[in-house]
Amino acid sequence: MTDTIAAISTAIGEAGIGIVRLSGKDSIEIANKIFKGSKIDELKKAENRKLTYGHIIDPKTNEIIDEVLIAYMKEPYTYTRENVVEIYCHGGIISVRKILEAVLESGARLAEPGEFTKRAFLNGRLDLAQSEAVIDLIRAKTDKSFQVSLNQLEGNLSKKIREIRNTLLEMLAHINASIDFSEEEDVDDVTYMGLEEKARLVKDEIERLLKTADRGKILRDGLNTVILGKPNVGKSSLLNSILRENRAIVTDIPGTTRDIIEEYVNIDGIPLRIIDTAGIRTTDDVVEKIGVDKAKDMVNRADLIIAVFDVSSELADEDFEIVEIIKDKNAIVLLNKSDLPNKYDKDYFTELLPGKKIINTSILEGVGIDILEEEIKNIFYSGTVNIESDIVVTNMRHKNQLVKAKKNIEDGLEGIKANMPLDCIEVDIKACWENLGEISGDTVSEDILDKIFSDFCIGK
Ligand SMILES: Nc1nc2c(ncn2[C@@H]2O[C@H](COP(=O)(O)OP(=O)(O)OP(=O)(O)O)[C@@H](O)[C@H]2O)c(=O)[nH]1
Ligand SMILES: [Mg+2]
Repeated sequence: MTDTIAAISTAIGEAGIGIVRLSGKDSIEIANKIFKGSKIDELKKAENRKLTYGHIIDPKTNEIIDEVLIAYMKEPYTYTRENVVEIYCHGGIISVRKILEAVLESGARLAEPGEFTKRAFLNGRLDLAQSEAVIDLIRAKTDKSFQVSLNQLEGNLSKKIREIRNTLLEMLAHINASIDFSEEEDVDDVTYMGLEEKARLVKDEIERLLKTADRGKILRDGLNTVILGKPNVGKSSLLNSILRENRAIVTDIPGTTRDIIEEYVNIDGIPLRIIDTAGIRTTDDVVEKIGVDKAKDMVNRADLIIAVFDVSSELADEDFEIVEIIKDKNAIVLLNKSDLPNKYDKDYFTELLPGKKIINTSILEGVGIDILEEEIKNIFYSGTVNIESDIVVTNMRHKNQLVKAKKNIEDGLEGIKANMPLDCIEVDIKACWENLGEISGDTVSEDILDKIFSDFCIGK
């Protein structure tokens, strides 16, 4: 925490500008060693938070690396609450790399992934849930997921968690007072009633948050959608049609797709992570076999399966295998190639897969895709949670903590109802309080912190 860190904070590639960022006590001194201003000789003399024009000089050769603007931001009102310097140079790969090297040469250390944000957390500018929102914002794929992350960055989830923890703290205080008191006489019913009321409140609040988690996960990670079917039924045609571009190779040769193809698409604000797979069949081809295994593996991690069948040919063993695979899963069935003479009808499939949505499509002629997209929206929007206004739990880590906390408060509630000794109840309430604290980062171990921030990109 005491050394000064540096990293390239913009994406590497052709771009108008690139930014190298420094944070730490010595940021300004280090940047000053390689900066030559046209008007000022010392960066310290530049006005706080104002851009200064000049050049970055290679400390080894004394040659100009690039023409830049530089901003220094004095602690504590910065992203990390430390002295921060940002060097705005030309984009591309050379300038940012050379400037980073110069900065490292002059005494900074290369930042670890997420280290700027980690410092913001450790210095108390962001709590943990807010820090996690930063990476979600960067990765957001739709307006809605961005909105939800922004909401979390503003601290709305943290605020709710803090409220619940306060109620738990009140309970703990009450319990402690009563334990002292009860050495003289029995704990009265009023104490238990008061605790019960609060425990119910906590349980309700946790449940309300948990209800948003499934949809929240989809907003953050995308609806994991796998296209499944035997070879040549039109899976890759479907992918292309949803993406509205020729992403995957389509031919009339069965076994065209051998690997999995993954793309993101936005269907009216719903982020879809859509995966085209190798057609399911038994094959001696080594490469194709791996593809088929991969496809089956994908199915287990899917939120939604789109199972494609070719309605113009008789069902084969592979088709029945697919029917078995999707039976108990969230799946939509497409009877494709319906422009050709049909060998069976929808009713036949309704019997095979009762309760599943079955759509007749002709991907070739663009028929039925709109119904499919409508159905995907239905799946996402079914339920009662309004993601525009409610606090949404998008992060699996948060969800897991909430699940633990829910169990704790339920155990506590049981104990209260059974008039158990207060010190037994205290254990559950305390555990609930601690588990929720791991969301906001009030109670969290170094290991978990490392794990969270290592998931970030370098430079953030
Ligand atoms: N008539 C008709 N042909 C279609 C339709 N959809 C796809 N096809 C054709 O079916 C053939 C196979 O399409 P693909 O999209 O490559 O099928 P796939 O399921 O990805 O096949 P594999 O990658 O081999 O598993 C191509 O010739 C497509 O043009 C449709 O709705 N009607
Ligand atoms: Mg294919």
